[in-house]
Amino acid sequence: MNRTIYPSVLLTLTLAACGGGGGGGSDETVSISDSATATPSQTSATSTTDTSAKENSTESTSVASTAEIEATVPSASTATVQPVPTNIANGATVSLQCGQTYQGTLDLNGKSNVTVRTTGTCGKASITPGSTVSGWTQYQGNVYSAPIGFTPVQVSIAGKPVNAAHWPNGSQAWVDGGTAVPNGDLDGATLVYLENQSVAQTQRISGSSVNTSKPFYVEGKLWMLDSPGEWAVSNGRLYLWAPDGQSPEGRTWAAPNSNGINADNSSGITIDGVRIFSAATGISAYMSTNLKTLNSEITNSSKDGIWAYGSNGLAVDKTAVTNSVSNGINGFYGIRNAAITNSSVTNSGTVGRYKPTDAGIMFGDGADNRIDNVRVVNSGYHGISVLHNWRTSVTNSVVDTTCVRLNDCGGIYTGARDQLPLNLRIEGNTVTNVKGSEGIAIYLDDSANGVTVSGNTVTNSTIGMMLHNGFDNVVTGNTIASSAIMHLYIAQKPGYTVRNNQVTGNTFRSTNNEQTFNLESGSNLRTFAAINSNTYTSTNPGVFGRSWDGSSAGISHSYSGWKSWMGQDANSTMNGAQ
Ligand SMILES: [Ca+2]
Repeated sequence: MNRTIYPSVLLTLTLAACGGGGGGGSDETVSISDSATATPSQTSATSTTDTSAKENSTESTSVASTAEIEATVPSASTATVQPVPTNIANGATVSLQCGQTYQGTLDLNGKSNVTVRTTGTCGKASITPGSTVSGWTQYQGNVYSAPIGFTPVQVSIAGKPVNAAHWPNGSQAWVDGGTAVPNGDLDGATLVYLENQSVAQTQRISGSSVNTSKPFYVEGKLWMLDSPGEWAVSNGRLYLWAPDGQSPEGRTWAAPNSNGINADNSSGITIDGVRIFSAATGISAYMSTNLKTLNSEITNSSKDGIWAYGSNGLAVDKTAVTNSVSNGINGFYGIRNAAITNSSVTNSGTVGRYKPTDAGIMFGDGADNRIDNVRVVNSGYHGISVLHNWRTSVTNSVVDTTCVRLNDCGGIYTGARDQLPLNLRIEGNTVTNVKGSEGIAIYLDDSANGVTVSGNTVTNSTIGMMLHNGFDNVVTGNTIASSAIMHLYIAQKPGYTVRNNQVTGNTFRSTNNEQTFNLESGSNLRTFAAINSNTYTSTNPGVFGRSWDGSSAGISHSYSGWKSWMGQDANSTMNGAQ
């Protein structure tokens, strides 16, 4: 479990050029509901308990499709587009007209006490740095081209992002390191490579070859445009092969590397009832204070939905963040006093092909944050990460389908490498479908301590819960059921002492002969946790637990064998009997 945390790169905050938009006509929205339900291909779960051997696993994995969603963006054929307001004064209210699309980056950088809201009742006003693209002519076959005045980082058709042209094609995500690329026109293209099973990275190519030992693909050159759903730019023209092979006219947005709203270093900004789409980052709130996003939608961000590095007092309520290439809400690093409530974060890190991603909600390092009644669905890596978050709570939320792309990840994830007490609460959540060979529904990694995990329902995941080098944690009142391998995995590395954990009053249901506990490795396994007063049911109590002291062979325990070996669980029951 040695994943590398990579620092997110600071966003380049370039202002969008305000080009001409589409013509008049009634404003419409396009419903995106025709994409397939996510069917990620995952490495099959194995029964080994030595997961370190899989750290370097790089088996070919197919690209998962984006889950079915209901996101809306204005119709490219009928959107009424005007420039975003400029020169916003401190204390101003920016009233956007309902149903209108405002083009450019709304600049609130360093501003204070500005409210941005939609007026009228005809639907949310939209903000995008993107442009409609028109004037398409057939180039060859199903590939069309049109003039474009900027270099896009994202292109969408009917509201759905399509991929930059890439090699290789199809469902093959990666080729092996060292594989020759069949064309030397690579200068300025992007190399995407799998640094390890947990981390995808990108790098701009200079020169005419790719030199990596890692699994990789390349994207961004016209010669790579040879299959449906790909785009490329060459000599001032955008080339596009629509997924349906038809002309892109009237249904295409393209966006430059610009944000929807720049609110870095701002104070007291409120964004209420606004839709932001096709931006690099929807709302950039770097080092902001008391920024509120209410009743809003942030869709098709080519990086993050909200970037809140170093922010204090971020509030996100009744807001939907959908289709972020990297992360939905990104508080890495140093987010404090945030409240994410009554909101959803969908398809983070699962848009198009593999890209760097951390989590639907990424709070890496921070304090006094609150996540309550949130739905996080279909994440490429973690669902919710509250790594190194002190006095933080994750409550009453649903995390469904994570670890879709990368591995060694969690539905809800935390850790404390500095071993300081987290005072973190994970309570009343439902976590399900955390798959992959090392998908862990509730994952207390790297010396997590001072965590209360209570009243959660965990189902249909590879591993229900894991404590890695953890101590002083309370696991109580949870239901963990139908895990692929085991329900609770407590792991200790040399040099650490797992201790003083409490596992009481939980319900563990094994429905396919899976183990309940796995403890490894050391001579102190019996003092990893106080385990008692749990309700166990199992289709095979003969494989209840497993222990490994790190030197002799691992031992599989039946329920009765476990109780006598462990000297615990005196008040627990198995299939109704003690
Ligand atoms: Ca291709």
